[in-house]
Amino acid sequence: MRPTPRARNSTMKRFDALLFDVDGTLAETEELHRRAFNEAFAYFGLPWNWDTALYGRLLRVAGGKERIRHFLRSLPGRPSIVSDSEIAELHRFKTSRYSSLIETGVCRFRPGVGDAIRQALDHKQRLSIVTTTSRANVDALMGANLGRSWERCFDVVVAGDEVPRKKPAPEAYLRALRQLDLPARACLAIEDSRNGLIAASEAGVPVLITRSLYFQDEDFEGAVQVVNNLTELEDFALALPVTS
Ligand code: XBP
Ligand code: MG
Repeated sequence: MRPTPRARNSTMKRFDALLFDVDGTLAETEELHRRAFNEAFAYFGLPWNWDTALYGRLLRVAGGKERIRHFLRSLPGRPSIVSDSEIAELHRFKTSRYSSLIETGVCRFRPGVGDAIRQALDHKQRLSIVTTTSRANVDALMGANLGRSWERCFDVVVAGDEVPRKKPAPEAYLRALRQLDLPARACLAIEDSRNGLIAASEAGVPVLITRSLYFQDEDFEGAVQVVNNLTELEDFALALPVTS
């Protein structure tokens, strides 16, 4: 690895496991999520359309069902007619549309992601997925990019509703750590959002941020390192600067 000025003054640490976030980190998926939400609203005759500015604000709420609920609460008159089961039905339709779009192969991994996964496997690092998106969406994206046997490369996958509280709560990371049976400091989280940074940090896991389209200007104070994409790091995940 070519040392950066920061790295030269820091302790270099190899991690036993890499914990990847999905949306924004592995691939720029959010425009397809937005499209699927809007198609679901149209299908059910609902007069809503999320544009990019509104969606950028709504993304502060992790999880599709939670995001719809939050949006409804922000509407004048708060349409209480939409129950939790109706939100779940809307979200099922959205998930099915999103997965179908992803399965066409239109959404490739971001630059450097494939190499990072290959390098990690070569160096016998363990891999995990820690995401708030639905499990079906993870299967679709990973399958489209790595092939149907992708799960053989990932020891642990924590997705969607498998934990009671989504990011920024630390539950998803804590569950992954339990399943990996590793201490938090032996792992590195790779995230693109402040919610992800908070979730991993609260679980004690150091975080590398790769900036994504919707979270360019977030405050990433507390991250081990912030990059524009994973190609900037070359041998990155194997030896990152860690000061504590
Ligand atoms: C990002 C999210 C997800 C997706 C929508 O998750 O917040 O909620 O936007 O997915 P992450 P669902 O960055 O942790 O991968 O509609 O399936 O919830
Ligand atoms: Mg993300």
